[in-house]
Amino acid sequence: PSQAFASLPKLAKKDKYRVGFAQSESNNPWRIAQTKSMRDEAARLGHQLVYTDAASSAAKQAADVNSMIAQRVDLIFLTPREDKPLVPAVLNAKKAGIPVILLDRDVDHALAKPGEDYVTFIGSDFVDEGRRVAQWLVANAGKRTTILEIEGTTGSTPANDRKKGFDEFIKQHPQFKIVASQSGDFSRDKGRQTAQTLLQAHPEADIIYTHTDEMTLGAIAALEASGRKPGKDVLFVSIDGEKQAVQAIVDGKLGCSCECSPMFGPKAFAALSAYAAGGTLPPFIKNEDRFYDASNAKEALAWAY
Ligand code: GYE
Repeated sequence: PSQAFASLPKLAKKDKYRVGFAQSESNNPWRIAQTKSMRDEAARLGHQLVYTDAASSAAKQAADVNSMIAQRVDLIFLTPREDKPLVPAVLNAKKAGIPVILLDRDVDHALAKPGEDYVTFIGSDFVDEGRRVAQWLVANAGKRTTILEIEGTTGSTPANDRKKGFDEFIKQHPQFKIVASQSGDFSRDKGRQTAQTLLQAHPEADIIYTHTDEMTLGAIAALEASGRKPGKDVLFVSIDGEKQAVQAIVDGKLGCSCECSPMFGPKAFAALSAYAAGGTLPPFIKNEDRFYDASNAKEALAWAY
């Protein structure tokens, strides 16, 4: 039987599809904006969206995908919370003849490959995001040199790659030192708790890099609770470009944020159509990210999510 499933499942050409969207969680503005973008585009095109929310559990997300397979949806959009636990579900869909398109986070390519096991990955270049933040930091840190890093969800591709891009660039500038790096699970409250712990252990730290704005907003709150001033005593640098973070740039509390756009709907459904039309999609469809600092944050408030 493996012979029959050797290549990617095809997608029949139809006017209206029943499409699964397996979301990882909904506890932050980024996820809410992404879900809205997917729902809006599905509605605009008249497709039916079978939506699930894994509530921050990779195990639930795998079960959600398996239930979409049982319901025989036409195609599954999946945002794999972590890069290994969702692989069996991706392979189950392939076996069942249902194409999968990964959105915003990828899976481990040692275990499943775009163009072979799933159609494509649509998302940002996370290594580049981390590198761009490090570049901005090296140019704008002034006399500050001592960095705390707060990472995203352990075992997720954005956490791995944002760390890689940032750390590698910083290593080329030996005046800087990353004195601690710990996960805040991409969440505001865990970002706050992690920052509180790390600031106590490293009172000399004067820079905080986090892998997302939600964690940055938590870390800013932790610093303020200790009576110190964000933007003065500690320089914050971040990723995502969510509205509250852009406002924090305007307020002088946050130095920069590399955008990571959550607006996937149009691209996701364009990829579906191209695939149904028989096209071979590239293994990686890249989202372009803007970059915000004090020079452009005010105008970005108009479109930030
Ligand atoms: O940066 C973050 C979200 O996977 C790219 O996940 C996404 C990230 C995004 O929780 O805000």
